[in-house]
Amino acid sequence: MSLIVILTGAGISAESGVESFRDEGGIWSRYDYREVATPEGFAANPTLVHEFYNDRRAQMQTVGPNAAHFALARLEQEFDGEVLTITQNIDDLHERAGTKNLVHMHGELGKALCVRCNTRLAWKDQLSMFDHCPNCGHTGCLRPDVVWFGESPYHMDIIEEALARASLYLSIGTSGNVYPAAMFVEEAARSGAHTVELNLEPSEISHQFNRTIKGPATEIVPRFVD
Ligand code: BJW
Repeated sequence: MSLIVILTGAGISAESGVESFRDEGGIWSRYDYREVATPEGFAANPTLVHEFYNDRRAQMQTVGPNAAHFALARLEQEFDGEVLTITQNIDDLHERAGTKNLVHMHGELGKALCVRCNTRLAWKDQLSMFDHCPNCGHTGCLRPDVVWFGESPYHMDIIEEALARASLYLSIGTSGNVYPAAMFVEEAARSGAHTVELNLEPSEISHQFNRTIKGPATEIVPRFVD
């Protein structure tokens, strides 16, 4: 059975009103990633990190999936084969559009992780150092369930297995700056997959794709799926 593997990044959610990281005016132009997206930053100033993710969690409730998310959900439903969507995004817009076979390699904004007992909890509200883990009962041990720099991305076993047998690999709305996601195109190509990048502008790794399609995700993704 043929398999389509799709990698998505912040660019697919941009037209929903979710900020990307490295575009002009993006998140990393206002925050130092070392302070808010590393384990060391969290240890140094947990309040700042909680505020950073609380704001983004609150914003998530004000936005919805766009035409690109819906097109990928439709592709999964209608394709006569298997589709795996790997997202680097911590928003839940793919799920809300209807995608089922999905992995969040950089975690989820809607979950908290207890660093004492390793329990994952659905978390829709503000998170703070004063919350207690409902599983182990300790206080001050919950963190956003996201993957920071220097930590291991999630679901790498599922991802590696899929890349090894992909026949088509699509990369949508990602700058190709962050590893290991930036290496997936090489791995898919090595397995014989046709590789296509769909992005607003050429990325760091555009030259590695068989084909690149330039434009806003809400236009080029539905057109590609059709
Ligand atoms: C549009 C659009 C529209 C805009 N339509 N397009 C090898 C070499 C060098 C360094 C490393 C290496 N291996 C590991 C590292 C270190 C590090 C790393 O990559 N550093 C780089 C900065 C060099 N990587 C790690 O530490 C990772 N861990 C790791 O590698 O562990 C080892 C390991 C590997 C394999 C197995 C086991 C262990 C962890 C990385 C964690 C990243 N975390 C973040 C933040 C957490 C979540 C959050 O707060 O949201 O994840 S960083 C941030 O970047 C976030 C994103 O998911 C990630 C990627 O960003 P993305 O999605 O590409 O966004 P942008 O803004 O960069 O790009 C948007 C794109 O969209 C642009 O191109 C626009 O043009 C486009 N666009 N509007 C279409 N409308």
